[in-house]
Amino acid sequence: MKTLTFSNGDQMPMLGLGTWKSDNPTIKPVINQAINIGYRHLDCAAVYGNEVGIGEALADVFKARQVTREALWITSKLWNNAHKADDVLPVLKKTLHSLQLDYLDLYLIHWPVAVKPEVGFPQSDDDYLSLEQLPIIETWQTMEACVDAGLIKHIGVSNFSIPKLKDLVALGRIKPEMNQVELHPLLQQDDLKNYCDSENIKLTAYAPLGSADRPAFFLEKNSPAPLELSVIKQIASAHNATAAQVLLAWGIQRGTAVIPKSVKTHRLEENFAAKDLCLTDQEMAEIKSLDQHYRLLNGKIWEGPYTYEYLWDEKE
Ligand code: NDP
Ligand code: 1BO
Repeated sequence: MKTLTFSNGDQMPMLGLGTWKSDNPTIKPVINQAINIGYRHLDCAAVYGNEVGIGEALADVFKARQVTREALWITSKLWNNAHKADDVLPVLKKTLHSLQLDYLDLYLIHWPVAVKPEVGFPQSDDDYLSLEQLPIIETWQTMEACVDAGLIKHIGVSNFSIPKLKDLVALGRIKPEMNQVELHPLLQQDDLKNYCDSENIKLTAYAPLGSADRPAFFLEKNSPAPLELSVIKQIASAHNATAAQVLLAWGIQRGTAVIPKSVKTHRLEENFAAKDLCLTDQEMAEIKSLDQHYRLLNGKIWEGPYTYEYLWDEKE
């Protein structure tokens, strides 16, 4: 398995398992199967509501000595309602308790979007706090303190634009080591990738298969599907592979981690096998030409101050 190497030498497997949209009873056997198949990187988040099920599965695999804690890379994310300095540590401890772990390999600020602590998912403009009211650097400094306390090995962000990363790089004591963002052939984000490469900030591709099961509030009419692109299907056929495997191999070959989600054993196996697929330079060039800068998760669910432009620092 290829890995991304962090500045202290820690290695994150480039192919991991996404866990969004799987409830506690569903995810528990999936984690067990995934570990048996060979997955060593799990992407979790408090807001996914399934860290208890993941924790139970992890406790089982450790007890059965299927794998050691040190052999796994486990990421989780701080939800939008816990950005205040006093709220970060309690929710991190809750995540660790649910996952039955002593530490996380990586903890990310899930979105550069803050809502009031009593709000889970915002319902009105009044539920939000702007980034001027609650600057991300305050959240970041508390994340830094959690690294110092030994609860997290690495910290990073998710859904951050170049200007928002630049602010953190300028103001933080610890540089963000990861930005987890939507990446697939329809949204390649070359400028963001070039900036992150120049700052040694690693990228993880979420929705690498197009997130077909994303909730209705993220769905827009007639949105394209990366798995259905004819170029992807043709390349798959040339390798006797599947479209999903080509999308994942493309992400890895581009130097990003990929975290496809599946709850089906045959797809867990299919997706994991993408680590061995090698695309030609010509195929990589063909896929490069598919970019439409099309965001499947465009953040329009956020309201209040969080317009598209304020969130992504780009025009729609
Ligand atoms: P993915 O792109 O991973 O797509 C998941 C969908 O693809 C599911 O419907 C799944 O169905 C299906 N699928 C899985 N494997 C295959 C296959 N081989 N062939 C065809 N279909 C397949 O979307 P996600 O949105 O889940 O993104 C991946 C992960 O990224 C998330 O689970 C989460 O961990 C993370 N994420 C993070 C975000 C953030 O804001 N930081 C935002 C979005 C995602 P089935 O399960 O039935 O197989
Ligand atoms: C709103 C949560 C998106 C998946 O990480």
